[in-house]
Amino acid sequence: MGHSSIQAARIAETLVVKPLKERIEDLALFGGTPAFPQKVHVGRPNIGDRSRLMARIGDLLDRRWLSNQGPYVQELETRLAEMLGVRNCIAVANGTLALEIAIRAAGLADEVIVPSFTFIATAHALEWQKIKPVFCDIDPHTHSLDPRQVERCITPRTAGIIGVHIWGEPCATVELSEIAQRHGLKLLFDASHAFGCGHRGKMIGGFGEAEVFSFHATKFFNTFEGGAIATNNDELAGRIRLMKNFGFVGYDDVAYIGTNGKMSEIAAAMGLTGLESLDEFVAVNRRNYDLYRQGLCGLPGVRLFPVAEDERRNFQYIVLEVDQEQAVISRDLLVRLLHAENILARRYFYPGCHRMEPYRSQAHHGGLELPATDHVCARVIVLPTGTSVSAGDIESICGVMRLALTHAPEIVRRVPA
Ligand code: T4K
Repeated sequence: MGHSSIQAARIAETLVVKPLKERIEDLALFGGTPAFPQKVHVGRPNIGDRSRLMARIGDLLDRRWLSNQGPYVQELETRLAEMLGVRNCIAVANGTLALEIAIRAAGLADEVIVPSFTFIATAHALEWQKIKPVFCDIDPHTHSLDPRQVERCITPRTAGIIGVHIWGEPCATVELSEIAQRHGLKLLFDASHAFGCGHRGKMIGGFGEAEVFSFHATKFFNTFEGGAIATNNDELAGRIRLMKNFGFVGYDDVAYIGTNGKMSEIAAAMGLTGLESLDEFVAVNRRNYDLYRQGLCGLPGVRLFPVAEDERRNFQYIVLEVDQEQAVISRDLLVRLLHAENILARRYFYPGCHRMEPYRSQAHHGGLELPATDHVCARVIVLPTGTSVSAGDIESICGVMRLALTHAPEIVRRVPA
């Protein structure tokens, strides 16, 4: 096997032993040396076997076939469809375009119900084509659409629902399907986080009318930039294939409006290479998740968002909820403290789409109250994981968290509000 980021992570583990911080003065926020000399990111890409990737890049250059449904894109689509157990999987240039195309091809219009607790692209993919995203509250335990709230958002103008499998945990697919059927609505899923995850004995990809993946660099599986639409509906797949290629049905004929959503050959080469290392990516993420679980166990006011371990998971997101009352320290101060240590923890998806432009200012969203979304947005911290993060890194990160949480009252006293 060639040089891979996984091997690099293992080597790093054996070489670097960082002294753990013990006193509050050791914290970088109070003048101590940062726990990491360089920034540790959430979302560092997983990279498979470099020599396999370079060989594929050599091939595509030799072939002089760089885009437009070339052999690597075709092979990737076949492999993905097999893996996901779906009839069609269409590779797209990125997840946002994939959402836009799926929405358009499925005929969504007027109003579509979506969570506000998601990456802004889920909402923008609708608004971009003048469809109103109707923001619905989530279940604070699952972080995804609350089916009871979905029912309340339905109006005569509602055309569909887009559920988001946030953090790779499937949303309430059964309840949402029942609601969609009862009201004659289209149901799509934004599965950007859920590549490689299972649900009720099937792979995510086969639920609803279509499911959309992101293969962005920061995702569990990446094609640099990329995405895909999975569907068992052949007619819909046909429309999607045309729409991603300007609507062309032949050299000189266009059937309807389309866009340029094509994945490039180099992106597909990255994808084919990444697929060969998926098991290793999961194994490292799984190890990291277990280390965080042990390292954060018993800390006051901090809860690790649970991953359902009886189904296939990619363990791509280490999500914490901070309860300020119990932790004493606020989520935001904790993030500030971690950033000072060069641990670039993220507040995904604060403050919620409905609190960002253009939605915040739009009259129809004025006064919108989503208490569970606000509650979760105020508590979530996402920590670094993936193949670039070693066991030693996690020990250091947990050490900083432990120090911060066990000295929280003193830290809060010393930091002006
Ligand atoms: N729906 C959902 C639910 C999504 O989460 C996303 C994307 C989409 C739809 C849309 O799919 P795409 O159109 O993106 O395929 C990042 C990603 O850019 C975005 O893809 C992802 N969700 C979102 C959750 O995270 P930002 O704004 O956090 O990006 P940024 O630049 O801050 O990068 C995140 C971290 O990753 C940084 O700390 C640096 C690190 N990084 C990033 C890149 C690109 C690297 O270490 N190497 C890299 O190459 O959005």
